[in-house]
Amino acid sequence: MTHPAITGTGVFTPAQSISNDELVVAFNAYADRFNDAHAAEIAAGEVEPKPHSSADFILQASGIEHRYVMDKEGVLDPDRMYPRLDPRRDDAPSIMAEMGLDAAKKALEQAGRDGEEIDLVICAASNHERPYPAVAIEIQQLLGAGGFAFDMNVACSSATFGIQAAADMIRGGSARRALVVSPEICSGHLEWRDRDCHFIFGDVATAVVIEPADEAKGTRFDVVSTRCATQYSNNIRNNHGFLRPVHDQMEDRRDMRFMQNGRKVFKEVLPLVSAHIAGHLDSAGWSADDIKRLWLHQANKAMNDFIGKKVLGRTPEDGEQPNILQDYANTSSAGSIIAFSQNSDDLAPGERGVICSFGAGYSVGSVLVERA
Ligand code: CO8
Repeated sequence: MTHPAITGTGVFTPAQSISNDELVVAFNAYADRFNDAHAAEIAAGEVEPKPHSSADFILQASGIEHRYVMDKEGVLDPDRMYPRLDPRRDDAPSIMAEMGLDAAKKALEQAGRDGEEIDLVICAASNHERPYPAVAIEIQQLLGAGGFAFDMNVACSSATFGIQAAADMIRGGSARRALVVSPEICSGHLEWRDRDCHFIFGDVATAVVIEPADEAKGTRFDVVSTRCATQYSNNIRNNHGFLRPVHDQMEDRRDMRFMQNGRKVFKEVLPLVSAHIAGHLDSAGWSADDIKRLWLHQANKAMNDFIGKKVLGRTPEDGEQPNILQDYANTSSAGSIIAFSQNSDDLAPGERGVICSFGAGYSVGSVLVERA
């Protein structure tokens, strides 16, 4: 049987970033304007005033210090509070395809491959720029790749679910060499006017090359095993969809963007993920002592500290469970891949690790890898 391996990864990082201080100044200006505009209703108890946000709270509650975005100006404009991204002509590539292409080229370069050698492109992300034609097919065309391409969405777990799909297709013979691309424009789907979540997300794109281990040209991580699981929860939700116009409710409704019950997510996802990783290690015959590194989904530092401790049975040592969320914030499906891409070069042959993402659905995906 063909054994799949990860032979390249790439990260596209947007040019603009926003610090917590900058974000809070913009939010507080927006809140002041809102409160002034609704002073009478607030005094009458009909409208809730908007309290100020705090950079100290954000750092302490999440570990996030900065986030990269595709457009800073629109996000920080108190009269707008959304990125401003130009619509694309029908004959121009989508923004997501361009971000994904940059990450894909870096991943291909690391693998020593050309675009024409790819015969499967999966665009695995939380949101897609349009229903069709697929972003993945645009990337396939821009790279000169063959075979087939498709978009898929499992929210924050999209990349690991995509890696499982690609690895299974390579094992089964329906694809030879795959790219799993995760462009995330979270800024377009975040409610920047909501103090509870305005600090959570950032934009980025990642790409992973997966091919038969015995064809790898350079260093590789063998994909030893993958496992995906879902369990229904409406605690992370987004009600926007193609049926929105037929509801005759086109106003700016809060539930048309990312919503979550953060406390519940925190409490419920921790045991789910810890048990998932433990069960996956167990069925592969690996023990916690075999794990050199955990590349976790990047949502919250305290959450990752807890999962690392639970999985390893002790507090992770420096570098064993690298976080990138302080610089990137939560980049949805891309987070664990950025952590892997930036913190895996130093593993020696035979050393093992787990890439694990988790999020809305709920969903959790883990990939056991071994440096060859
Ligand atoms: N500034 C100051 N105070 C604040 C702020 C703020 N910005 N926000 C909240 N507070 C206040 C609250 O009002 C509350 O006050 P009080 O105690 O008086 O009621 C207090 O601070 C505590 O609030 P919380 O309980 O909400 O704070 P937490 O400590 O729970 O921290 C977190 C909030 C950081 C959100 C935390 O709950 C968390 O990280 N939860 C898990 C989140 C998570 O992992 N989510 C994953 C979802 S992502 C996903 O699956 C992909 C979705 C697709 C991406 C779409 C792109 C947009």
